[in-house]
Amino acid sequence: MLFISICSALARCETADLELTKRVDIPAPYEGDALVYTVTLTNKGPEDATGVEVSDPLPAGVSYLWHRASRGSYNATTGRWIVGSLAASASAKLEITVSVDRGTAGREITNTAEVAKADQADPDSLPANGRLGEDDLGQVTIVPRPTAKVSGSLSGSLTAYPQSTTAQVTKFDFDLRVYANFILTLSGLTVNSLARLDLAGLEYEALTIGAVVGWLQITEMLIFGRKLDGELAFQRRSLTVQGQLQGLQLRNLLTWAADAPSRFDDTLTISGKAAAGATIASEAKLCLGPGCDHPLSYERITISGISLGGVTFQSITTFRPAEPIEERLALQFKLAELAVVNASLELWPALLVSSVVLTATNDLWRVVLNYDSQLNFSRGTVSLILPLAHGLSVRSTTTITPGEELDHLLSAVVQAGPWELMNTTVFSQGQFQSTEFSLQLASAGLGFLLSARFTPTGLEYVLSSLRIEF
Ligand SMILES: [Ca+2]
Ligand SMILES: [Ca+2]
Repeated sequence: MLFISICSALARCETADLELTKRVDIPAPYEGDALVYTVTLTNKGPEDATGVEVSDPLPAGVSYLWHRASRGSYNATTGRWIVGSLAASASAKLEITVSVDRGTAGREITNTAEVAKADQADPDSLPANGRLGEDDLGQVTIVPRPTAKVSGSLSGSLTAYPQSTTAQVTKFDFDLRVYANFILTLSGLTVNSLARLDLAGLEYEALTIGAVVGWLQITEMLIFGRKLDGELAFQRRSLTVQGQLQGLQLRNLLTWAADAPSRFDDTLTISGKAAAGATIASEAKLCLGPGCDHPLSYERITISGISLGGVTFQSITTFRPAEPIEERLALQFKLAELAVVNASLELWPALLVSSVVLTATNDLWRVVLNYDSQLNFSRGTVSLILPLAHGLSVRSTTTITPGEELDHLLSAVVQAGPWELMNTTVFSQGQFQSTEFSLQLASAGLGFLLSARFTPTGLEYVLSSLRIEF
């Protein structure tokens, strides 16, 4: 109403509704990437617009490369796009290509463009007032990611084997191993390299390349061995393709061995959720080439996690060509709120129970009893865990076999923060076998282990290892 009354008072009054949008093709670019900002300016009329200018200064964090304007001219230094005239219902487009500066990872970089001036009045926006929400202003924000991230770990172990007479160490044999694992992550691509160095030289090297393509994750692993003359020899190759489609998990593993390059093995696994929280997985194996017994050699269906009346079932059905179906059923239930009973039954092909494993556990003790096909007691295990004060706990595990003496394992652990001091002593058939003392540090980024094992003949070895993650 205000506009109409002012316009009616003026000799000449024209309006042109200018609308501006801005978008970017890569909202989360990597440092160094080139990306394109696109500004679209539309005149919604009713009159033609003249003397139109747009301000679009580039923000800190990106550097100008080139531009293309469908109308008028753009000056990257001033950030001004001189559009000129724009007829009613017409649009003009400005594309600015920039590169993302180094050191901008994690920063929000906002680029704003707005109509700076026009000869005509705009019914719903004012030029150059910087107000968000008006239709003559467009804004996009990018958050760059680091170009490449290198992580990995270095670990090494030194084992000393003493050559001893009855009570005296005469000399040590050393075994030194160093593992280097480097992981490079770049634009969705992961390269993982593992090398092992021991006293004989660089012995082993594996290279894994992983990429994400749409809903598929593809991983190729190449395993090499380095000969003593330094030549790298291909050993084995595998390709894993996995992903999720329509609620189903798919995993396809193809392997080629260096000693039989014309043969390849393929394993396809499909799994998904079913009723009552159960997971159903099916596995099929295909072998092509020389040395394969059956083209389709193996197939298995596993149903796990079905809960009925407090009993959890797991069923594994195995099919092999020209062989009867095998069925293995496991179930778990609680007994009198104190113990959990695990039973495992192998049912087919003979439709006879061939073994039963009964396990009873609570926080402090654990009893495992094995029965053979005639349901005779075959082996049992009793475990006792005693947590004491000051991080000290004592554990005793005894294995009972009919007609034989007890096997016994006794261990004591003291924990203080990331440090753990442990002693383990093993008795078999009533005879002392070994005792081992170890001191371990397990913390993020750093690991350390020092241990020594004694047997009835004396010191067996001293092992120390160090792990550094970066
Ligand atoms: Ca407008
Ligand atoms: Ca405005």
